Amino acid sequence: MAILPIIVAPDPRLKAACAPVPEVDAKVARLMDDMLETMYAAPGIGLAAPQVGVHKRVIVVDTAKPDEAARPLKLANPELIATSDEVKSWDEGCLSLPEHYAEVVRPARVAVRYLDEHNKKREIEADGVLAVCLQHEMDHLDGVLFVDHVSALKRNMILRKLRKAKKLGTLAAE
Ligand code: GNR
Ligand code: NI
Repeated sequence: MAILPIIVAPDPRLKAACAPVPEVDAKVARLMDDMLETMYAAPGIGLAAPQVGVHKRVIVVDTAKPDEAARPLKLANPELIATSDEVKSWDEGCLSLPEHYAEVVRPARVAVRYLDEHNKKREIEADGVLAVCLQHEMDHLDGVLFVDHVSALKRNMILRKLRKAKKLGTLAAE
């Protein structure tokens, strides 16, 4: 396995749409494992392929708490098949927007259809932080970041700070 560099915004690679994988073959399964290793090392609770520069519809998630056993989920071609009318606001962060957080409103519960690491068709229902994380990761596949769900004022403030930090080389990850 390998730890891959995570792309920090603003970067056009985070705004590009991702293509579905025709099937989960050994190469895609290997990408999923590298992404999980990268996510755990960060540390984070989710990661989408475009964050490591791969424009494929692949995400990984593990919302187990540090004192719980790992619960890795590997998803290819995830699709939202149902969302609750009830919404919930969550203070979101993103490994591609390091050290910035904002409240984002999303459906409280979701159902997602996907292909697992064995190319098997599966469905999952989620609420709480898992529902938040799945929606956040699926957004990445369409070039959408959590800052795209907040006011332009807040979004531009965060992106301006990141642009400046990149220029000065003061990002923790670099
Ligand atoms: O590690 C992460 N934490 C997080 C917290 C609240 C809402 C969403 C997330 S996802 C984020 C990792 C990440 O950037 N995934 O794309
Ligand atoms: Ni993110």
